[in-house]
Amino acid sequence: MTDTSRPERALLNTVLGQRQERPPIWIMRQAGRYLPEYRETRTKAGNFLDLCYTPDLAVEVTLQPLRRFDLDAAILFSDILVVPDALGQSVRFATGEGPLLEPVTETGLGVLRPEQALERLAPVLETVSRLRGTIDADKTLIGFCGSPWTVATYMIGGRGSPDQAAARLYALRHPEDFARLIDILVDTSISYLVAQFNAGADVVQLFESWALNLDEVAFANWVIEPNRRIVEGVRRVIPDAPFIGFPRGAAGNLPAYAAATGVNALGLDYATPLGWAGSALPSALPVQGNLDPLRLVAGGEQLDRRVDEIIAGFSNRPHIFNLGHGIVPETPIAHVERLVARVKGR
Ligand code: 1CP
Repeated sequence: MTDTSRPERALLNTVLGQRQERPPIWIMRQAGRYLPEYRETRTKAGNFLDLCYTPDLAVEVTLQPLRRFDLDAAILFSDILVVPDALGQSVRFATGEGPLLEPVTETGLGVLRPEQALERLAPVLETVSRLRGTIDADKTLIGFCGSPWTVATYMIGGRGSPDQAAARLYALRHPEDFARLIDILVDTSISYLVAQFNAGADVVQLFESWALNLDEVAFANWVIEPNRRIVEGVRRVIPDAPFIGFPRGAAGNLPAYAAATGVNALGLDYATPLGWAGSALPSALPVQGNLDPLRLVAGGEQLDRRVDEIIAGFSNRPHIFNLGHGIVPETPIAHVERLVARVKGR
């Protein structure tokens, strides 16, 4: 007899290694500025962090894309930079400028208060548990955090940067302080993700958005090792906790990342060639991706063709369809509808 108390969640099952007839789909940054209803809720919230810390509003924006599109997962609405904020660093989001942080190179690491972080993240955890109680039983609930290197690039540089030079130099010039910062982020991420699982997340994604621009030594020390420690640390509390790792820009370092971190599934950016992934990654490894978000902006036949190529390219392994990076605000809603229909085979 089938166990009806444990509903089938196609996306979670794919992360766990089960190949589906059609790939399940979610979209990175699926709640966001391309949706008019998001922009409306956003104006109600005041600043962006208030939106992340107000469960009523965060639940609402998480659900918005699921009302419009037949997606297989909800992703907690929050941001990777709530962690530095919860640690006590000054974080603000200036309109049109992206995030602005007071760099820890100026304040010193002494301003960070790891012992208070989880308490300050309580509203985000409240959002997770309300979501699990709200979304359909067959939808997967994805939690997340930023990986330590990526979060550190913002904490050190104070903002996003094309080459992460401030963080790369700090790590080389002040290896002990840098290692301490990474340790704080690893420990905080472990407790934060354990709390997300306990609140009802089915799977968590590690966003290593700035895995590019690192040599193989830096990649091993600052990307692979901290991600591995997080997976291991969470599984000490929750054995078999499912992870998707997304080391954007990892390129030739992807096989080592997949082998060493213990993540169940690997997110691929859109620059990763399908054929290369097919031969360089273990054949049973679930992958996620990897449509160029600008193809979704442009739409039309080139979109259909590439969607089909990606589905065919990964048809012999467990595959979760996604973009190869976040959806951009200019994306027409009709193109998202077309994408989801195509992936679902309609
Ligand atoms: O004005 C606004 O409304 C703010 C835009 C915005 C949004 C919608 C930001 C600021 N963050 C978010 C939400 C967000 N961020 C989610 C929500 C869940 C979803 O629907 O997917 C997630 C998972 C993130 C993760 C995130 N934040 C990443 C990793 C993913 C990626 O895109 O690489 C990063 C790097 C951030 C930092 C950040 N927060 C916001 C911006 C604009 C940025 C990028 C800054 C930069 O360019 O360096």
